[in-house]
Amino acid sequence: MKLFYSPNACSLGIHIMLREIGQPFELVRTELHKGAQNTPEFRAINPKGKVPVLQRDDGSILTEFPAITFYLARTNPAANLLPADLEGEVRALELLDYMVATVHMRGFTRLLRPSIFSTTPGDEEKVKQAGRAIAEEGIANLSQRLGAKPYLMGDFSAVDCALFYLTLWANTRAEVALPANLAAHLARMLARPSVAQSLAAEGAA
Ligand SMILES: N[C@@H](CCC(=O)N[C@@H](CS)C(=O)NCC(=O)O)C(=O)O
Repeated sequence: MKLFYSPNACSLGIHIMLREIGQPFELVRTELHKGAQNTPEFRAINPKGKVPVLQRDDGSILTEFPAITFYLARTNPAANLLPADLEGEVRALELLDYMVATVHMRGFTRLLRPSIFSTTPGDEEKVKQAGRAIAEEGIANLSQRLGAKPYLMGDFSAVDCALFYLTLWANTRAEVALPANLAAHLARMLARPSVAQSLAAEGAA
């Protein structure tokens, strides 16, 4: 399998899952800040111009964080990336969608890349404020969901990989304060070999 990623992007979550699975995979660096997602070569792979992209061994392409997660979890059951019972699985998918589609895409993306959403020159500060409100509300909701547990579903699972990239952005890029339990989750994730290896391989901090 091949993962198209950009350092520090949400693709980091999928990268960590691949290392947790422990099967060989290839990394393809796609630097978003250099516009690599807009080249004809990349658009031929993913016309949506986004990472993560997973190219499977038969050459087929899979996109969208929750779909890639579901595929990896189902094809590698021994890695326990998603709960095995229906209720656990559906709760994990609920969390994944919230983290990626709301907290990340509506919140952090506005906060970190306001130019994508600004329609009038000079309104970037307003866009950032709107993003900050959504990101902060998301962080508060996720803190409540985590509670006193070490990981979102109790044991480590794929949803922690999504929470990890959000808390990393909050801490290192967005100046969004983390409640104590999310700061502890971030530290717990950073201590996992799969996370340390992924950060080192991406050259990401
Ligand atoms: N809905 C997508 C979101 C992916 C996404 O927004 N990726 C960002 C990086 S974190 C991206 O590739 N952005 C490219 C761009 O905005 O030009 C998913 O679930 O995978």
